[in-house]
Amino acid sequence: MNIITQKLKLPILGLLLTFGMFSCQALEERIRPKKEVELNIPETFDFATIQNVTIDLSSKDDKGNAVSIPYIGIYDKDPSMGGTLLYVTGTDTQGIGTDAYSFPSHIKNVYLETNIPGVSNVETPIVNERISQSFIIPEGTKTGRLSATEADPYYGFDNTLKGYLLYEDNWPYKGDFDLNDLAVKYNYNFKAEGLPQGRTRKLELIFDVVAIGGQFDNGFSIKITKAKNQRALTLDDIANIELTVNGTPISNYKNSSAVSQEDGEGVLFDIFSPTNLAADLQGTDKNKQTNCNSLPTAKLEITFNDDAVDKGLGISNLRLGNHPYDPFIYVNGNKGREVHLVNRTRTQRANNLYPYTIPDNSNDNIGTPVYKVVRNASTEQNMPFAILVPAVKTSGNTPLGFKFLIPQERSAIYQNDVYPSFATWASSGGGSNPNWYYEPKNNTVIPCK
Ligand SMILES: [Ca+2]
Repeated sequence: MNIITQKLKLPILGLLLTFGMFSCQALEERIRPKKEVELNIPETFDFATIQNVTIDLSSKDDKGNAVSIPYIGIYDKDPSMGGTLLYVTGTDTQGIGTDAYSFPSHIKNVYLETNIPGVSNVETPIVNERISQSFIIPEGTKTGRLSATEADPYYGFDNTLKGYLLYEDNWPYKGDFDLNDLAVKYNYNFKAEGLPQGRTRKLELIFDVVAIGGQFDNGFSIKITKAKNQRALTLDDIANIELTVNGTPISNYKNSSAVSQEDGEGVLFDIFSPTNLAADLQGTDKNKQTNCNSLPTAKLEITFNDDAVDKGLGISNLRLGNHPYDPFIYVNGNKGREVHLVNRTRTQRANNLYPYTIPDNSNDNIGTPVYKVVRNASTEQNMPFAILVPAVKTSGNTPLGFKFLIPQERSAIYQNDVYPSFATWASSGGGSNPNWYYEPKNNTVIPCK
């Protein structure tokens, strides 16, 4: 490098820095919501709409001998009263059923159905994120599953988990909280493929973009994170990984830099690149919401090895129990600038790459990968930058699955003309109106897929 180049570099750097600061401030000014709503959200509220639940079931006859129940349906309430089937599990030939699933946070009790004559169906509470129930089967009752001494082709059930992930991409600067900068519908399929209850052979994660209402070209990734009291997933647990984006398989994905292990924490997968989620028009909002069928879709398929440590087949659902794992965006192609759901951990890749100079309520210590709370406390609002909405309708007689309506551009999710119950829910720390997402004002939300 010669002297002249060196002398030129400083002014150019200064110009770049000035422009960078100006553009951030301008952006922050421009995206202020039209109307401010007074929110008094408790500092500790985590904005969780789902709870990860361990399912702990047992079955025996009235003499204390183990009896298997091949089918136990978990409903939000008695199906004859309009209850919705949420999950299917069972107990094995040892009379044990250990499993994991996630349920909407507002569900406090579940209804367990066995379909076995002489065995009453039962309503039981979810206590400390656990469903515990023992069944007594009258001796000699046929339960439909062979005994342990016979050739027993007992098997698990495929289950699905659906929801929406909504992101605000201006973090750590204040956003307008329309939470539509990227909105993704997810559908997780847990495929047993002949394995016993509580174990999974193949995990299929489908991500269907339903809105791009932001100004940045963001990327979308997911880390399969360590579940509570479980060993973290490693690449050794995985036999095969395939990613398909818009119907096209990504060649050699498994061995590419898009897949990486974070020791003791899990495995990270890049799903949509910033090119996949690119802006329509430079400098203006790329709002494709009215043409959502053209938005990208991706399918990640993870096939598990038989677990070498617990010597089990496939992988235990308990190890996969931390739904929906850690799906996040990175902003405008910057892998140091990640936006997560509240209380998710920043990845090792992002650590120290983004300057945390803006007042923000993230529990973030530079030098550690801990990124506990992602929200903005610099002003009057204490809001998350990402939120999840479960796509299970559990009230009334509406069948499983519902369509969440995305807030329109500049319509903050907490405004009274968008989701009027959101403010009450958040201000009460989740105690009131926990299913606020069923009740939009339809002139400010967009039907999509
Ligand atoms: Ca937006």
